[in-house]
Amino acid sequence: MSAQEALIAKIRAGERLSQEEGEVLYDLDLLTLGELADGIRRERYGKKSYFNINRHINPTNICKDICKFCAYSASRKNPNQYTMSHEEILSIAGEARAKGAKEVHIVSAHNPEAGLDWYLGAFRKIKDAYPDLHVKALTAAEVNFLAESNGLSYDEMIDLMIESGVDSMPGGGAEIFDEEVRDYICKGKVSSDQWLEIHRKWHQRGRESNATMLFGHVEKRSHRIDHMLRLRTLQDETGGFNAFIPLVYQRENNFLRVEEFPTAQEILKTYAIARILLDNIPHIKAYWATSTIGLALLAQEFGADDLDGTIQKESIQSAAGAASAQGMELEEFVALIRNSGFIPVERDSLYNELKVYD
Ligand code: V47
Repeated sequence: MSAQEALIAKIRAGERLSQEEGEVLYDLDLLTLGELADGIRRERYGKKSYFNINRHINPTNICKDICKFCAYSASRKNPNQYTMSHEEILSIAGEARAKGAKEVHIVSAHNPEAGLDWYLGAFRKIKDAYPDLHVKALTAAEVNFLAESNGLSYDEMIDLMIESGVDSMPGGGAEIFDEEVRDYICKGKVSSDQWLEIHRKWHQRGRESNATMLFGHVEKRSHRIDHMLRLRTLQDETGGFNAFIPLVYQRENNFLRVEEFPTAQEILKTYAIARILLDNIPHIKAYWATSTIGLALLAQEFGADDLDGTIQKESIQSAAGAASAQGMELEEFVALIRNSGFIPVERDSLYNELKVYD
């Protein structure tokens, strides 16, 4: 039996893979990898593909940090600064709810002028006005920024988040955990250990969150595997992650110089490898805003079981070139999933099934 055959047998037997084995997975041909990942996905979810009706709100783009990959933050490349008022945020949430949204996904920049009450007060106002709207808000990078700038511990910040009505945390700010790459692409932001510690503490309160990975820039395959395995280790401890979301790097209007961009094949392999390695994170999300909708639909056959949602509006990835600025109409989204041979299932933010479009 060759080394590759032994690895395939190990995957079919449901055994856990190491860092070295994870790296070797990239050497398997795409269709073999796809078949292995699809086998795991089908066993868990059959042909169901999950999505939610959500609205992304990005309330300020003023940021004290300078992440090289970011085109959203107000800077030399994006001189149009803005900070929304609570009334504006509330009105967007109300409009989204009227259009069927069950979740508002609120991610901001790290604005040193805005103050803690501006960040947290918006969640409270949304929750008071629309108690049934799920508030998914504050990445671990924002939590770290707010804790540091207000002299609060992570526990104190989490108390305030819960009091303010935050229901779950999005997975942003994880980027790539490898410290050297992280230093190069987003020096000064939340460290990898801090990111993991914030999610650990959030999970210990019985709360759920997601985890992202920004890939396809200057990182190596080994860094992606290391990133996934650090998440797998924390998930063994807490079980609080719902979804893993590989974000494909968008290249426009930013300061990161990249020599070689990933091919569609490399992106699909990464989804498949995530499904195989992350045996304890239930959902692998192909976030169509960064992968393109075409590749996200294909990713359903390479391990992904979730396509995020209708989004309605999005400012972070679209600033860097993604075609997600206006989101997608529900009917179109459902038709695309159905026509690709899968069963669209509308879920809530914690993956309870709300409607099966069979
Ligand atoms: O962490 C910034 C990323 C993230 C670029 O939890 C970029 O369901 C690609 O948190 N190319 C924030 N990505 C977005 C986020 C998120 C998105 C979708 C779903 C969920 C979830 C969370 O946006 C940041 C950063 O990695 N980002 N710039 C770029 N040029």
